[in-house]
Amino acid sequence: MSNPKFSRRKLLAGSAAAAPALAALHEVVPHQGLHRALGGHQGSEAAAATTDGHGVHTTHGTAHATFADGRQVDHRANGFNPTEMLRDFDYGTTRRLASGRTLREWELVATEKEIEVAPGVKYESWAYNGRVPGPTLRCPGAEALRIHFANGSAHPHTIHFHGLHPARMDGMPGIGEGIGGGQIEPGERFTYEFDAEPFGLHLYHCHVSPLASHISRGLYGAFIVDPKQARPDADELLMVMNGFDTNFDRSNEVYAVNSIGFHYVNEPVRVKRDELVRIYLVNILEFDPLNSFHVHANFFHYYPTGTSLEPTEFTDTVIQGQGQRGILELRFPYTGMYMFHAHVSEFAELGWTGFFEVV
Ligand SMILES: [Cu+2]
Repeated sequence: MSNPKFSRRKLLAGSAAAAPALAALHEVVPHQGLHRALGGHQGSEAAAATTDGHGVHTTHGTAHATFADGRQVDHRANGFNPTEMLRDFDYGTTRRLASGRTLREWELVATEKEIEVAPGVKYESWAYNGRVPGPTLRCPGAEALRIHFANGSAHPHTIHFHGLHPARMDGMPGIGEGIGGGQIEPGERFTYEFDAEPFGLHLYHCHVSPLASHISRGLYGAFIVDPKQARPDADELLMVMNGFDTNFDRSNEVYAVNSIGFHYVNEPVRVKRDELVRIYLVNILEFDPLNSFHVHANFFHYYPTGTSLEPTEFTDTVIQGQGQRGILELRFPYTGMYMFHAHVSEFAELGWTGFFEVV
């Protein structure tokens, strides 16, 4: 949905003139989801936690407490659910080559698809396999990989993988057209072929210009190459930090993990006390130079890009620029509800907020 009536830059300025725009945003972005969830889970603590930074609304905590009753994102219409997406790793299909190596293959199709990114907020996304982010491609290291790409949309696209590969497999317009690669036009196909290296947490995205538009529309996903020496058993979660510029003014109105603003407030991420939790964290946010992840009442070990088995940091907050990613490992020693959110506060208030529910 294109809604030129508000921009979040004006709205966050908190001026009197911004008040109508603010009201408009409050109607479409489910702030009330946060208040309701806090109220339900944490009682009186919620009141303090919901103090509004921009100082325009002082009563919306109660005024909006019932605002969204019955209003939810329609996950079925979207064709994906962020709760399921957390643990949905796509290992493709495999077969043994004559050489004895394993060949692993996936099929990816790019199409246009309307998705709902907050209750009532529709967005005309461009998606791989009908979901944003696209499937989380995962494989052991050193295998031979083939990704069969079909462009089923009205625009030219590619898949540019992060990793080690020859230039003609890079998904770059202008490189490889002579052999069928480069820019893939509507209706065309191409097979990307390379080895799974190095191990770590990578990503893939379209690389057609204007790049910011092709990426922000939703053409991206995570690509995990597992190390030969397996990481310890853990409850593994994928979190792609993203956002949506719903009025196409080159700033985002909705921020999220796995696309739906406040989803993990309404459906907290359920994990077990004392169990190792491993988060594959990717930042693909467009139009903002950085993003961050902060967890309450806990600390995590951080493995930048996941390319080492030794963590570099023990912290509770990490900052990622666009395209950066890393692996977080933590255990929750106590049961209860623990918030996680962007420590860029305005992102947190526009959707990038969730809860772990430790049982
Ligand atoms: Cu594209």
